[in-house]
Amino acid sequence: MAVARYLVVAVAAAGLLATGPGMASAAPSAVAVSRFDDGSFEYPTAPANSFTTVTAGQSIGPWKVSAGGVDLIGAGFWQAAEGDQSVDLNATQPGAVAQTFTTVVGRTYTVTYALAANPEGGAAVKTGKVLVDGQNFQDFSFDSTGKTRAAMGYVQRQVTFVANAPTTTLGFASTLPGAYGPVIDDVRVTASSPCSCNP
Ligand SMILES: [Ca+2]
Repeated sequence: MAVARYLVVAVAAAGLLATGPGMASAAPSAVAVSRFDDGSFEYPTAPANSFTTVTAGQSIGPWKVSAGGVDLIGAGFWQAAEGDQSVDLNATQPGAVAQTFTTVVGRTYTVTYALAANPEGGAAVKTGKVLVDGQNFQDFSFDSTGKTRAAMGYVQRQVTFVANAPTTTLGFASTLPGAYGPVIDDVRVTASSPCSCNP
């Protein structure tokens, strides 16, 4: 028993050492890049029946606001697609959010997300794009005509990418000016299966 336990520890340690240099070179400033997390924007908690404006350089949990500003919508302000909270990609100007997570080179990942739009004003059709490592992978638009805060009319969208690095940055950006943007929630990332690569 003692020998077996020692072997398991040794293997685990070797695994950690093997992944160390790759992680460091891919994201030198990242402290703890790990699995994709909180695609539902449920933490931190925004004020109920209100929202918090988050500007470029600030974070929403594992997400970074990478441009302009966005509004983290609290419970009860309007309908969420999943859980209580969602994100309006326009604060008073177009904004963007992005999250970096570990990926396996060559593996295919499918991103699904819930899309709606701030129904309170601005152009009827709100537009934005999905970014993978800064590249535009998908343009999206949502017509908020007839939608309300109680009935946001979320639709599910999907985009697929093949990872080409040990980490990938997934982003969502508004592409229209003003204070009423596209709304996203319930972002999920799943890896293709089966796959012969390491998890
Ligand atoms: Ca949510």
